[in-house]
Amino acid sequence: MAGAPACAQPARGPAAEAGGGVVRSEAAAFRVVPFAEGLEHPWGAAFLPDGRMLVTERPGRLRLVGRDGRVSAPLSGVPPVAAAGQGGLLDIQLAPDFADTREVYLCQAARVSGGNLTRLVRARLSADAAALEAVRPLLDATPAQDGNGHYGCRIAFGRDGKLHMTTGDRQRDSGRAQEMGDLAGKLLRLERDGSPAAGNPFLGRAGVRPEIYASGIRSPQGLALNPATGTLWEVEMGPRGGDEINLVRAGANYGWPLVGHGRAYSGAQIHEAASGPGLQDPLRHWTPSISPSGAAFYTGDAFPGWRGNLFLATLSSQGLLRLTVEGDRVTGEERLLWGERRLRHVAQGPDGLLYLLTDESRGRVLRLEPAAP
Ligand SMILES: [Ca+2]
Repeated sequence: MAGAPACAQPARGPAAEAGGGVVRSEAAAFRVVPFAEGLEHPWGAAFLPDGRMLVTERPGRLRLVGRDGRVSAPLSGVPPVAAAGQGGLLDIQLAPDFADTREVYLCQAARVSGGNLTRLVRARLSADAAALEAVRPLLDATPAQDGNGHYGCRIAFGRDGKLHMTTGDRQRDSGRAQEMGDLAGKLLRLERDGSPAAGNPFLGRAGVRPEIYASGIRSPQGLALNPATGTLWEVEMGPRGGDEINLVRAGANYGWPLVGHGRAYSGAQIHEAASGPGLQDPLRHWTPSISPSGAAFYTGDAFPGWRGNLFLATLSSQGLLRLTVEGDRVTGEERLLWGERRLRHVAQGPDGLLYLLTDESRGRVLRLEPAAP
């Protein structure tokens, strides 16, 4: 775990399946309670103001999970997706003014002429929450290419009201992350209609896509707003090692594939150096890989000891990483539920509880609830 101070022994949930065991974290005691089931590779989650939860399933379905954990039939109106490999229906976020507009944003893998790409879509949730209406593709992260890897993508609204979206390098040609006329391997900042956001760092620059806010990104499946500072934090998987958290800055280049801490899956060296001039170092990185996916800062009341912490769902490490944060620095980490199951995403509910999406063909939503220590 390069770049990380000594961390505590992993805390395990001995009876998470039964929901009975108390897990003692350094800063809280909790139970892992099965909340919802029957979801195929759930990927993204967004809570409605009334506490119900929209959950995407990677094969291309969207469902509503009630406050009692009951899972709805698939919503109608979901656009077709390229569901293969890592592709499918991915993240979902509500518009900041959802209560008035009922607008939701989704990202997905799409098949177009010339191959596949990451697509941003806007839609309106019907009054009965059973359908998407007025579905409109807003942006295709062109160019398309063959293959089903590294689509990204996560969506987050900044305090500035702009939509931020991550795209992956699409895996076959990692150099795309450095190509500035190419939307792969980037952090994009957009207006609500998908156009380049006012104030973007490369507006008017010849040969550079105006949607680009930052570049040099590999496989980003986490994006979260730091409530203490208003900054966005981007989380990405490295190759063999070199997973990263990055502080999002206008115009930054995060280095992939020029620099990094990982190696090729074969073990071969990829980079001559871990960092370089003009390239932004990560806030923290992990070798060997933990495969961080979804990310969420905790701001609730249910776990006072966790307030301000950043949680990462991890795939290959099959657990939940809790990072302590001061301002825009990471000060420590604790590994929770380590080695138990692949987790695609973590989200905080309006009830202040944490919800985990398991990456399984018979996937579930698990809920962390406080327990007496
Ligand atoms: Ca990097």
